[in-house]
Amino acid sequence: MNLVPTHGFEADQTYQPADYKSDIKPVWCPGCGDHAVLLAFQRAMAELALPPEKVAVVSGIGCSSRIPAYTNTYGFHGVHGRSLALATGLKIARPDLTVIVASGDGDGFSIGGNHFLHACRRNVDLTYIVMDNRIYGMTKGQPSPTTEPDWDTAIAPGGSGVSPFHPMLIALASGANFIGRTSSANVAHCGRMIVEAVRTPGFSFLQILSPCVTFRPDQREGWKGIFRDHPQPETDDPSLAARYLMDDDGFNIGILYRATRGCYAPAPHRDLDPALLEKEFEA
Ligand SMILES: Cc1ncc(C[n+]2csc(CCOP(=O)(O)OP(=O)(O)O)c2C)c(N)n1
Ligand code: SF4
Ligand SMILES: [Mg+2]
Repeated sequence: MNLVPTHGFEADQTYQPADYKSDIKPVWCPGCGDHAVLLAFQRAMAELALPPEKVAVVSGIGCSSRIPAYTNTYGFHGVHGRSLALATGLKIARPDLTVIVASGDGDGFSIGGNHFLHACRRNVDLTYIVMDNRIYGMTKGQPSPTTEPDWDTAIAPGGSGVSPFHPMLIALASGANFIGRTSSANVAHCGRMIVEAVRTPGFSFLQILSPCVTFRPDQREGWKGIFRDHPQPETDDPSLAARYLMDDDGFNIGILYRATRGCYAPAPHRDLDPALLEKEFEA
């Protein structure tokens, strides 16, 4: 078991946020929180001085999952809900890469919910950022696993009536090594949290509250000035973190929990001959 990051930080070069920017212009709606998350991500990569060719951004499907196209690193825009499965395979095959997984609350907590549990449990050295707007944005506003039960919309009149799930509590119960929350409203904080998440070995889960201004116009005003630091300082005690999370209203930001559980990092099959594998598929 490995207790140090499985990727290097021995920077011999400095980078600017623009070095991580692709030449594709984001198609997100003006005012969408994801623009700020992208900026925070680029700043975080520059601060970590990670060569772009040593970073891979893997995503599923959704507005938030468009991020790999906008970054000048390796990227994989996968299928809905399967980003963690793809990223786990990639990290195990290429431990030298820093693998960042980008998702949305629908992609990551609904169809990808099962993968979330087991990625936390396996504790592979991945950073999982979930842009949570409490809605399925790309498919025009259906309630997601984090939508408030009384959020009244034409698609769910009177609200869904279903209790939202608590991603941080689930990450804690499932064994994630790093658990934090930030907001796209504070780019500096968001960037700092991404840096900390990447630096922490093992599976890091970062919930990023990022408004959907189109299908959740209530978040434009409702989320203004609502974020404050966790009253609980960072801890490595899971029972303390769990007790705290039971009363958390969802708007406290910062690092809540950081543990030192060894991450899953099997020795790569360096001697595997791709030609032999290919033969196996032909048979
Ligand atoms: C297997 C599969 N089921 C459903 C869809 C339709 N679909 C595309 S994006 C999406 C929801 C995305 O919501 P979220 O992950 O919260 O991302 P957001 O757009 O809000 O950023 C759904 C249900 C799909 N593309 N593939
Ligand atoms: S629909 Fe919502 S989540 Fe998607 S780009 Fe527009 S504001 Fe962002
Ligand atoms: Mg969403």
